Amino acid sequence: MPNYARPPYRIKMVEPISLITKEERIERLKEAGYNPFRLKSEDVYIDLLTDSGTGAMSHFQWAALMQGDEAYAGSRSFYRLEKVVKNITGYKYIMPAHQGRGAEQVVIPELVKKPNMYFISNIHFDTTRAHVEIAGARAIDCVVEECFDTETYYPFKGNFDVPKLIEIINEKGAENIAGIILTITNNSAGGQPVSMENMKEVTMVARANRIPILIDGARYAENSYFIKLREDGYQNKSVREIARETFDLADIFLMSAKKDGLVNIGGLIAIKDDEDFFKQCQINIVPKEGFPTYGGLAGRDMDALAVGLEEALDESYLAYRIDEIRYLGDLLRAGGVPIQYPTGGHAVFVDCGKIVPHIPYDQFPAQAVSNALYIEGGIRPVEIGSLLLGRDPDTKENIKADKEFMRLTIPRRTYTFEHLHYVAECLINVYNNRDKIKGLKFTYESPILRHFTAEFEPIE
Ligand code: PM9
Repeated sequence: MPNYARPPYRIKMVEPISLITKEERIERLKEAGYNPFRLKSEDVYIDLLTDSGTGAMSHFQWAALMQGDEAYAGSRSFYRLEKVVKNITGYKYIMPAHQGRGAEQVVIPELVKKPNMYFISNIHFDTTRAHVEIAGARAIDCVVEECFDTETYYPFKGNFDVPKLIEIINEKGAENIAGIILTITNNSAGGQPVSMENMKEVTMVARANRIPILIDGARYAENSYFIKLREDGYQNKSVREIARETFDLADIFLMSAKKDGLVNIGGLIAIKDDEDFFKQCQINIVPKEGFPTYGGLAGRDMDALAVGLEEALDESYLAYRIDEIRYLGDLLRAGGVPIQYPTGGHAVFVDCGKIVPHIPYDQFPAQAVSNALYIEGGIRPVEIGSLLLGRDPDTKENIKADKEFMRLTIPRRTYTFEHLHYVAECLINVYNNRDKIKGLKFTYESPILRHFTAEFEPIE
C-alpha cells in the first residue's frame, strides 16, 4: 500500500480474539442494556471503544516493568519518570497520577478560588468537564466553526475560536475565568489537531488577562506530529521540538498517560515553575491519589511510562499511527459513510446525524448506530454525542450535541490493516441498511457521566 506508512515494529506476542455468533451478539447487547460500555470484552471481536490504556507495550517497556522500585516514598522509578517528563516539557515540578482524571481532581479544584468561575477549552473532554462542575465551576467550549463542517478539509479543526474566546472573557470578566484549557488533540472534535499559531494566539489572550493556561495533553505527541505535517514552518523541526514549543506556552500540563504515554495505566501533572501552586497540589494529591512520588501508580508503572513517553515521540511510530486512522477513514469514505474529514489522530469519527436523520438527538443516534455495528460485526465503538454531553447542570435538560459522532477509536500498536478493513466492511453494511436503525430510551440514567453506565431499550 504505497500511500500509507509502514509499521515500524513486528508482532512478538498475540492475544486470541473470537467472534461470537450474531444471535449471541443480539442477546449480549440486550443484557448490556444497549450500552456497549456494559459489554464483556470477551463478547467483542474488535474493540474500538477507546485508545486509552488499550495499546501494546514494547519489549523495552516490559523490561522496564521488571525494574520497578516499589518504595512508598522516593521511589527510583519516580525519579526516572521525573527526569523524562522534565526533559520533554521543560517543567520544574512533576507528580504522577493514576490516570488523567486523577490529575484533574488534584489540580482543577485548586484553580477554582471562588463561586461562579469558568474554564474555557476548545472542547472539554467529558471527565474534565465533570471535574470542573464538581469543583463548582462551569465549562465553556470554544472551538472553531470549521469543526462542525465534517465534509470540508481544514487542517486544524481542533482550534480555538479566538474572537469568541475574547468575547467570553469580556462577558464573564477575566477575574472569573479559572483557566484556559488547550485540549490537544481536540478529542471530542474528532481527535483534530490544534495549530501552533492558534495556541500562540490563545496564550497571548490568556497572558493579557492573567488567566492560567493548562494543556490537557493526552495526545500531545499526535498533535505535534500534525503540526509538523500540516503547519508552515514546522516541516524541519522534530516532533520533540514542536512539543517543547507547545509546553513553553502553558503553565500546567495534565496528561492521561494512557494515550501518548503508551501505557495501560497512568497520568501526569507537570507545573512549569509556580512553586506555591505545586505545594498546594502536593497537599491535595495525598488524600486523593497517594504520596506525591507515586500518585496512585506502582513503581513499575512509572518505569513503563518513562519508556513509553519517549517511544510516543518516535516519528516513524507516529507516521504509521496517524496513517492507520487515515486508512480506515479512506475506506469508509469510499463506501459512502460520512465521517469527520480529514481524519484526526486517534479515531475515525462517524457523522451519525447524517446516517440516521430519522432519530432525534434525545434518542441518541450515534449510540443506536454503535449498537447496530456491534450486532453486524462484534465491533465495539463509542458514542461521542448528545448521550455523552449529558444534561445542563442548571436546567437538567438534555444538551444537544453539535455533532452526533460514533468514534472508532484505534488502540496503539494493536490492530492490523486487515482488522481495519473488516471494520470498514461491517460499517458499510450497516450504512446500507441504515433505515432499519431505531432510537433508544433510558431505562437507567446516572446523574454524573451517564454514558458509562446508562441502560436503554430500543423505541419500537
Ligand atoms: N479519554 C477516551 O476514550 C478515556 C475515557 S472515556 C472511555 O477518549 C482527554 C483529552 C481525554 C481523557 C480520556 C481524559 C481523562 C482527559 N483528557 O481516562 O482519566 O481524552 O486517563 O483521562 C478517554 P483518563
